[in-house]
Amino acid sequence: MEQKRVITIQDISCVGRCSLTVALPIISAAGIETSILPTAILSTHTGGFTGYTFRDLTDDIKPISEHWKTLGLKADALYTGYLGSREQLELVEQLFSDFREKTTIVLVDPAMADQGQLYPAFDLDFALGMRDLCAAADIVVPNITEATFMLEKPYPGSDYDQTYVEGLLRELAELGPRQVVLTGVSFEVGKLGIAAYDKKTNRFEYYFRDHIEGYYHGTGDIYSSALLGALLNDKPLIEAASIAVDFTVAAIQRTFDADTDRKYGVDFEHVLPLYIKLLS
Ligand code: PXL
Repeated sequence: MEQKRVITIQDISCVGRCSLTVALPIISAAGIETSILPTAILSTHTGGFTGYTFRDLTDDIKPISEHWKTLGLKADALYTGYLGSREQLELVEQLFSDFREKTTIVLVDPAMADQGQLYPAFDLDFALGMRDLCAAADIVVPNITEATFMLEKPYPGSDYDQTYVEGLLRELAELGPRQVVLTGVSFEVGKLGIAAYDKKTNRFEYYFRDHIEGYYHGTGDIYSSALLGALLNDKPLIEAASIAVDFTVAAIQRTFDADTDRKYGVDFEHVLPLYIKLLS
């Protein structure tokens, strides 16, 4: 069988385990060739570090994709995470139409906000641009904060129920994507997980694990990368979404036990064997 290829488009945060430094090893561990398009190089990510460097690579996006077109490069999935500007969102949307074929999975993780707040680099205008990019995707993976920014709703904190969550999922799917996985969902103190929706089957599915206290940086990127790796291994949506939860939770658990500085991200490296086992 021919090996599958992902093209993932995100920044390189050199230190702090997020974006490309987690997407590459995780998708590779899933047996998928991982081609990258770095959108910026930062000395660290922007969450919790100060004084980081930022080299914008926006001007390289088009020449890189033009070169790939001359190669006739094909991809089974196009995957975006953290993107730096509205201009990048537009360039990436163009790249989607250049490389998308009938069976290509376009996955957009609108990595831009958490816990009711946009990350430091972003504003409302960017959030609406991200909504347009999500509209062009097959599957989107927002957390509740990102979903509410894109749908221009107030952030509900922990004050929501199943009807509210299913409304968010439906509205996100109405933007365009067939499948939505909403992360950071909790209906019960002590339990945290995901809600998944497939527009074609009109089914909502859930998966929860015990909540590990604390905020762990980069786990959204780990989750989306693991989800995509599982989907490309032909796992159905809820199975892929659950494998990605189990893998992410295992990484968080190790980091919680080690009590390391959380801005450096979570120890997913030691649980890659678990991920590979869950995929088999
Ligand atoms: O998705 C997390 C992430 C990725 N890349 C950069 C970030 C963050 C979160 O803050 O700052 C540069």
